[in-house]
Amino acid sequence: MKIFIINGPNLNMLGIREPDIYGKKDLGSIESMIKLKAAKEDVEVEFYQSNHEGDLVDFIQKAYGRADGIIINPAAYTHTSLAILDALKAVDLPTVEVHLSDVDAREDFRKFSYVSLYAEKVIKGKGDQGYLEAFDYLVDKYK
Ligand code: CA2
Repeated sequence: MKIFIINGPNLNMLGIREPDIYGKKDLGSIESMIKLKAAKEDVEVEFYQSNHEGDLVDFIQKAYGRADGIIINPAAYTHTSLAILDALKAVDLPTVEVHLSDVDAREDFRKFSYVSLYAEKVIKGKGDQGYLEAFDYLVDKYK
């Protein structure tokens, strides 16, 4: 089994600022934590982060025929990107949307998600553990 784990804009800044909202771990530490779990469960993982919408679309398209599931935190593009929604629909793989913070408890503009219109599961407000929960969900579904 292979899972693509995709992170959107500014998540490369994790651990540097706003730890009260997004936690203290940087993205590299989150990736290491997932890699450890993936190795134990014999699952392949491929990570990607970009600050650019088109690059995220290109990477989602690469999942077609190569991945069995997608975990995505589209960051701010969650709330704006029809292009990311369309790319996810196009590759048509089991997809879990993850948000570190509880977007429903923040500003109104964070309450709407294009990606939630497709994702089969949405995990919000569980910090980095949300990625592990998403991983477990996809692995259980695949087995
Ligand atoms: O809670 C999440 O995971 C978000 O996807 C994070 C996005 C935000 O736009 C979404 O509404 C919710 C923002 C990521 C920005 O990451 C930063 C990391 C460190 C310092 C500042 C921003």
